[in-house]
Amino acid sequence: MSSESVILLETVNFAAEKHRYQRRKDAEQTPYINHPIGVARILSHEGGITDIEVLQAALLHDTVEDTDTSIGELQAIFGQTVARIVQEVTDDKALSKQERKRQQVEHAPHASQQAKLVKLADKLYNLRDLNRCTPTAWHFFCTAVLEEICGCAPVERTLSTTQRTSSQLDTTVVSIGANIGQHPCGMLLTPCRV
Ligand SMILES: [Mn+2]
Repeated sequence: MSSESVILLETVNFAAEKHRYQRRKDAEQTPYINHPIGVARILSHEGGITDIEVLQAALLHDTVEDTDTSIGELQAIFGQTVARIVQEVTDDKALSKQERKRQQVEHAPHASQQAKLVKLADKLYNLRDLNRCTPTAWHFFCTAVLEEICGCAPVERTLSTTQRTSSQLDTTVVSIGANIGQHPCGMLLTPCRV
């Protein structure tokens, strides 16, 4: 086995250990590690990227943001370049979600080419995941309510999923409607974590 294969296996194993107990926020609660592996695969399989440090950073891109991993730890194990790319795509969790999103947009043009690749594949994966996930009736209901209240629903997704879930929705909307006050509908704008 080539040394690069060994390095990639070490990296994917590190990410799997770190994300061991995490699940994606889709209805199926997909194991979290599917996401970073999928992001790295978009880069290699679809993007033709062979830069191993980019592929490693893709595998590790959520470890600092979502687990107890530190940048120093990544630097010690995987080197300065990989750690720097991960740092570039890591949000500051001390900030509000809205502020994090705003900073992502603001910082994106100034990121390194390597970080841009990882970020792009990350967003692409998440958008595809939104398409894959069939929202529950509850998701649909909250989205519709949000649209009424503040006009901020993801319109395209709502439209495309309405057709798929409308019959299911009809039978359940009455019962869930009674509980709407207790649910943080805002989170349902991103049911699969963007
Ligand atoms: Mn991600």
